[in-house]
Amino acid sequence: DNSGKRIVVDPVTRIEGHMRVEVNVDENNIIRNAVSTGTMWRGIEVILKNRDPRDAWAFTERICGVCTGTHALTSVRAVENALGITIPENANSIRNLMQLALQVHDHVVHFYHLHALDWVDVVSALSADPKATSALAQSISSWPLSSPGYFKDIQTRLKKFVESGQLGPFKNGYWGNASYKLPPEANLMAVAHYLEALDFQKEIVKIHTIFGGKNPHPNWLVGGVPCPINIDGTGGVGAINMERLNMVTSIIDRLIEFNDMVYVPDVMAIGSFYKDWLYGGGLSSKNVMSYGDIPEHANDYSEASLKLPRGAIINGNLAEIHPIDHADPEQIQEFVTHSWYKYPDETKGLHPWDGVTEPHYELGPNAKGTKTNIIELDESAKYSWIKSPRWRGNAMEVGPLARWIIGYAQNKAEFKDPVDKLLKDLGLPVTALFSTLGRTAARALESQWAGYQMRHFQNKLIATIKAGDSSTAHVDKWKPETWPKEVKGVGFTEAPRGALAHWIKIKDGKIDNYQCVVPTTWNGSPRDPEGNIGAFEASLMDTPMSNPEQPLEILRTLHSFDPCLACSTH
Ligand code: NFC
Repeated sequence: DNSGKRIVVDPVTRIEGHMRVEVNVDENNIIRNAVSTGTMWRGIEVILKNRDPRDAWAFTERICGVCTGTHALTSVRAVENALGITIPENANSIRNLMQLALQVHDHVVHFYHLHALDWVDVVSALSADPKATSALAQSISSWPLSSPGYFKDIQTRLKKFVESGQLGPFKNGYWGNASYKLPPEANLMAVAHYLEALDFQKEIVKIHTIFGGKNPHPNWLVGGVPCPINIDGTGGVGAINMERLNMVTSIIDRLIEFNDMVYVPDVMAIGSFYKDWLYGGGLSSKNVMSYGDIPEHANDYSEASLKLPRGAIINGNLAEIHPIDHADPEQIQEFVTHSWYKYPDETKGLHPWDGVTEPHYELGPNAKGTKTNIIELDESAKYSWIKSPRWRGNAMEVGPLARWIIGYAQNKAEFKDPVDKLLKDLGLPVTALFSTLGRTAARALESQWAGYQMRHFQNKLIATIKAGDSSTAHVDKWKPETWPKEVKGVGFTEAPRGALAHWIKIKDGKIDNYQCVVPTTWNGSPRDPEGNIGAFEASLMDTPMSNPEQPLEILRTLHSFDPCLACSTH
């Protein structure tokens, strides 16, 4: 229903990339129509044509600097799948360590720096009593930074910011909005952890610099990983030695501690004040999908080997988990009816192996403004640089909540037990999971899970090396002369924001077609020819806004997906 007042948020901030959302609210300020759009295009799929498939990872990795490395991993898997290239066990462990480090880094940064201020009123922290803050902090965790003096110092720092009129990262919040529910002490504790997380996140990415040379955009390799292992000290510069492995172990220990003692308790504490605000699920989280990732065994991408769950759930029916086949043209298709691209026949979708990326920018007849200064979009026409992927015709939500719902539905204890505990502690039914808060909680549990998985793969890596196997790459099929004339492949991962896959066609040793279907493409998709809205749009429906001039509720729900628009449009 787009008859009510139209509210435009552009740009949406504290996300990656360029996003705009428009909603219509009724006379009670309840959202009755939502239109979300990606406002920038990159063209990486076009740039990849005719290039060497072994270089594709370096191009696709530049789709995004936030989920850095995950496109590279997906790309090398696609090329390996096409050419039948295998990797050694150590490479599998190192790839998992890189991917899991990314997950923890992204989740911690997302919660504290991109999402927390939708729940935490920074200015209210100024009126907190540091002693009461200390008591609160000590009641939820044994994290050592919790004395009254510590919180007093944080408050003084914050006061200086405010008095100088330079709120820095805390500028432009909707401070004082009626939707904020935390007492001043909880706000002060959260601000302290915001600053601590800002310091700590740079430690996590050192794992990428050790195994991949740098961050963002660490190095990857078709056939393995590009870091030689040299434990006896005779290796070349940059090789992985015992000192570096010890550093990785120490970072893993610290991130496990941070998840257990800060991140998860904070989400629980903040969540307890917001447990009545169960908006943001709706239609969106009823259709969820996960490809699975983190293979226990090298070269085994079967469901049995993958530690993150695989499957699709339709219409909230947890009793039926549908299998996923990336090669089946009936399952995954991308539509462009409402996207700024051209297809030969726009009523039909295309499977990514046959995908086409041809930009075509035009506004609908009912849009207001001009092509370069849009006042209002026309959602009956093309309105986004994001394509509309569909699974068997359904718009799907992907991401931590999707993964945890599927793990929960599969009755896997490592997913089910923490969710049941969280729900019990908050006194909420399982249906509460299908919400904005559910997304935020699933991400915290996943960060915690990922830390322990990192410890597992780090121990496995060290044990394999100690047993005398230090191989990190297979190069037997490296030369294009050995490749078939025409071949195709698909690689998939679970990126921090959800299910990601790349489809490649190789002809005469060159890339003939390359298509990426990305987590935020799923979540942020515009309408399809059947009129099905995407997950972002669906999640906003029926949410009441306390003050439409301050779109805090819109930000809350959109942020809970951790949108990455550069990824979505690529
Ligand atoms: Ni960028 Fe990525 C996207 C992730 O949605 N996760 O696949 C990639 O970004 O954050």
